[in-house]
Amino acid sequence: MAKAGKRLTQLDEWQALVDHQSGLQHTHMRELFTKDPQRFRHFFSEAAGLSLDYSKNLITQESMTLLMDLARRCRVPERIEAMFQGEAVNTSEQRPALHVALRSQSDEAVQVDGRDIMPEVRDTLARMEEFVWRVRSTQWRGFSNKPFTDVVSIGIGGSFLGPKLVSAALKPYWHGQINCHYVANIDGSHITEVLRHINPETTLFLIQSKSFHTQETLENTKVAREWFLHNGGSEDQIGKHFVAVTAKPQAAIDFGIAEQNIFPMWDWVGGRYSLWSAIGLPTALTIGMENFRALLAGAYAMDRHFREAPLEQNLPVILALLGVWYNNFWGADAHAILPYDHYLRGLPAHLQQLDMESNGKCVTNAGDPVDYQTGPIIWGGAGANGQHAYHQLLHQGTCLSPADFIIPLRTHNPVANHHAILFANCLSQTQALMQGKTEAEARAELEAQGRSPADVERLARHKVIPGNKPSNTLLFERATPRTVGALIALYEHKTYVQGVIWDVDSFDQWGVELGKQLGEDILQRLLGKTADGEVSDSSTAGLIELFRNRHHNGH
Ligand code: G6Q
Repeated sequence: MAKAGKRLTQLDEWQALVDHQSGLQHTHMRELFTKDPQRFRHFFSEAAGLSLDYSKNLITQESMTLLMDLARRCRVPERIEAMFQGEAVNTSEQRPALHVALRSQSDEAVQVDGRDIMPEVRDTLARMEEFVWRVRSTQWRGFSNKPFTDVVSIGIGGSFLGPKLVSAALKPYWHGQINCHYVANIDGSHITEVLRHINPETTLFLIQSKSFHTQETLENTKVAREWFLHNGGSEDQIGKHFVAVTAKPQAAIDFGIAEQNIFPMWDWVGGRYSLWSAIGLPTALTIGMENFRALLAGAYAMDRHFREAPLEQNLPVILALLGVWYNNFWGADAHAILPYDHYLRGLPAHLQQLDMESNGKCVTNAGDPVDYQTGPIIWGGAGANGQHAYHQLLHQGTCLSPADFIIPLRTHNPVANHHAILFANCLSQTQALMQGKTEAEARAELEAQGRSPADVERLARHKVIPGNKPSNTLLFERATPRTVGALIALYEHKTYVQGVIWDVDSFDQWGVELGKQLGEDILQRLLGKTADGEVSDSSTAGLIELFRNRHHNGH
């Protein structure tokens, strides 16, 4: 946003970071740890049940000071407040992004277009509560009067990844009688595999679509409805088995969903920020409303911290600035999310959407091309599995991908020494990434193993690990509704702060919209229907032809 007319890369604060990076680039983190025995304490912060050790980063106190200067120059504190105040932080669509209102526990009014939205938010939560209670207490039953055993959520993108993550993350809190399934993809195998294992008499479908216009979701819903009607259900029983969450209730009614079965969504909630709304219903049905409210409370604790804590102790701000530091000053274009927690294995997929859809932008809020890198590629997976696979690239590869290691102090499932072993793996990875192994150490190790001088000579350089690879370690007591809520909110706010620094609109997604538009024309051609004009490129035309030939041949 307004930086007195100067481009971001021209700011004194940016240039100071360029200079600082060139002074630091030959310093090894080993030295930094040796110089400052209190380094862990100096780069450690806690909030909302989460602890962040960011000492294993390529930073000094000065780096953090300069990064904070940049944040202030980019008016991060003011922009944080603007988001909470309901200003149109989604600039291209000219609307607010008020996911924070969905989890607010305060009496403060939140105005959108001169109207307080909090009564609607509370009413919707109360409706969710009643619905969840009726299903879980078996008052709301299927057409043959049997209680529900399965909930199938049909939705994609933001109407899928967040709830799916939370459902899996909170598996220890699942109500024993209700199983939760997600259908997202338009690949028919997805819905086929889900329907194969469930009974229409005891299945509740939740149709999750903010726009109620998404092809994948609507087509999968049609299949679910047909399956229901062909397996014992009837039209007048659809009302017992199909519920929708949408910001376009009329479209859902036109589609055949009973009006009283529709939960609202709002324009001021982005899809990837919507798990806190009624889009969270599949989660609430499986973990219960009390736990769902605890999830909101955890997120709210992080919201308060984000809004109130000084930048220097502000977890989302620290993570955001470290990301900017590597992305823009060290040439990193990837960032790894490595949860050492089986229940959080879906976190990389959710954060991939959250971060890449929010900050994968190449023009500023004013529409000018950026001359610096914006959002990195987010990738990752569960530890310790990744150590036996892609961590190789982290240790010895040529591209720089800082990593967040995320681990609970205690497990839900104490099995033998598993948790201590898991924890040891996590810590030893961050330590190895930081320290590396010098050639002298590699040689000494080989010699100690009794290898011949020729072997030592041949192998030593292959065994060198450069080290100096940055990582954060995020810890929490256990994956509870509160900590999971705080963790997801932490990353939402990190993403926003980076968007503020890069001056991009973190809440639009025109690239995703493009995919929705283009598919329609090609579909018409695949189905042999008339479409306007010629396909403009020979690759797409050739591939359409291949598909058509196959289908004409009856395959
Ligand atoms: C999220 C995106 C996108 C969206 C899906 C589903 O921020 O906009 O992933 O959530 O395309 O959209 P509907 O909820 O409208 O079906």
